[in-house]
Amino acid sequence: MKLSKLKISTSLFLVLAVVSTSFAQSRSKIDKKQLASRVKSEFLHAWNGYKKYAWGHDDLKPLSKTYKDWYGQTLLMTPVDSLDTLILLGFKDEADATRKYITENLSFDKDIYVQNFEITIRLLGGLLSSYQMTGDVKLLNLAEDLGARLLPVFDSPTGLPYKSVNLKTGKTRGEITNPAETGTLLIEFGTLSKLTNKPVFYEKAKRALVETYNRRSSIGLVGTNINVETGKWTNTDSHLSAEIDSYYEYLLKCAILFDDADCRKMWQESIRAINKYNADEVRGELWYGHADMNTGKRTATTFGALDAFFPAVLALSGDLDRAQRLQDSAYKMWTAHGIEPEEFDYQTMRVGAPAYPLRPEIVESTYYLYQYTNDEKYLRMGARFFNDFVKYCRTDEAYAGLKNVVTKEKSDSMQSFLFAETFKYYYLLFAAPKTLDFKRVVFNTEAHPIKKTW
Ligand code: DMJ
Repeated sequence: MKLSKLKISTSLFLVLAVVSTSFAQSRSKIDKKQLASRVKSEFLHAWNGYKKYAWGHDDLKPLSKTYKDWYGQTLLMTPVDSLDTLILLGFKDEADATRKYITENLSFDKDIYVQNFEITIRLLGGLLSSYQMTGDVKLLNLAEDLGARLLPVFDSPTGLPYKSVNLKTGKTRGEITNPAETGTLLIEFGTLSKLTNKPVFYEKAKRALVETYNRRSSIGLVGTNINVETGKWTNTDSHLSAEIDSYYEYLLKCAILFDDADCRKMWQESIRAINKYNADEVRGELWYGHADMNTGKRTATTFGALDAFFPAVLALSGDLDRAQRLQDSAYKMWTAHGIEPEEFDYQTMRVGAPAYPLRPEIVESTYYLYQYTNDEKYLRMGARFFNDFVKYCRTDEAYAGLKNVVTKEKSDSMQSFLFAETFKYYYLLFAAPKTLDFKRVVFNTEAHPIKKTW
C-alpha cells in the first residue's frame, strides 16, 4: 500500500516521527571516547566496592557487602585476574599497588584442593600476562611455582588431567571431567614453558589436549563428560556451551600462538564437524545447538551466554560470514529481555536458565568483529550491551550478577571475570587502537592477552 494513500492521523504521525528520530539517533556516530571513559568510571565503581569490602580476598559479594574465598583461604583471585585490566585502562597507581600487594602476599603453599582449570585460566593466565606487561620477575616466579604445583593433575593413566589438586601435597581427585577442563590449559602452560625454558609444561598440557581430541567420535565431535582414568565418555551431548566451549577455542588459539601444526589440524577437523552437526538454521538465522556426539542427532535447540564466545573464534579462524551471522543471533538473544540468559531456546525464543553472572563472551565477540570489519554496527551493538549492563547490574557500590534476566532480580555475586574480561572487552572495543595491538596478542579464555615473545 502506498504511503500517500494512507490517511495518517495526528497520533500515527507522531509515532512515525518518534520512530524515525530514534532510528536516526541509533545511526548517529558513536562517541567512542565518551564510551571508553564511561567504561573506565564504571570499572572504578566496581573496583572500589571490591576494595572497600573484600580487599585481599577472592571475590566481593556485592549485595551483602562481604567477601567470598573459594577455598576458605584467599588466592587473591580478583587482584590477579584484574591486574592487566588495571594496566590497560591506564590506572597506573592502582596497578602498581595491586602488583605490589600480589607479589608480597600471594602464596600457593596452601593445603587446599583447587580446580585446575579455574586456577590455570584466572591465576596462571593473569600472572603471565601481567608479567609480560610489567617485566616484574616476581610475577613470573609466582607463575612457575603455581605451574609446578598444578602439574600432578596430569598423572592419570590417560594423561587427561584430574579436576583438582592439593597445592601442598600434590594429591589429585576428580576423575570425571570435561573437554573444557582437559583442553583449556595449553596457552597458559605453553607460555610458562616458553618463558621458563621448561618443556614439561608444554608437553603435559599439549598431551591433555591431544588425548581429548583422540577420543572424538567417528563423526568428529566430543562429548560433555569424560573419565580421566578410563578415557570413556560419561555424557555424549556435544555443543559449544559449558564444559566444552574453550576446548575448541584453544585448538585454534594454540595453533596461532605456538605455530603448532597439530593444533591447526585438530581445529580444522573439529570445525568441520561443528559446522555440520551443531550449526542450525532457524528462520534464516544461524545458531549452534546440541547434538549427540555419536549420531549427530539434534538433542536440544539451546544456545546461551557462554556460547556467545563463538563468533569471536569464527572470526579469528577467518570465517567472518558465519561469525557475523551468529553475532546477529546472539544480539537477538540479548535483546529478547534486555540482557542475555545463561540458556536460551532459539527455536521457541524462550529463556531456559535465567541467570546472568556478568559474563563477557558476547562483548568479546563484538570486540573481535569490530576489529575485523571496522563496521560501526558493532560499536552500536556494544553500546547497547553496555547501557543495559549498567542499567541492570550496577549496585550502589559495585556490580552484581542477575538471578533472572526476565525479572532482573540481582544475585549476591561479582566474579573476578567481571574485571578480567567484561570490563576489559568493553574498554578495548571503544578505546583508541594503540591501547593494545589486537594482531600481536592471543587472549586466553579469561581475556589475559599473551604476546608471542619466543
Ligand atoms: C570465564 O572464567 C572464562 O571466560 C571461561 O572460559 C568461561 N567462563 C567465564 C566467563 O563467563
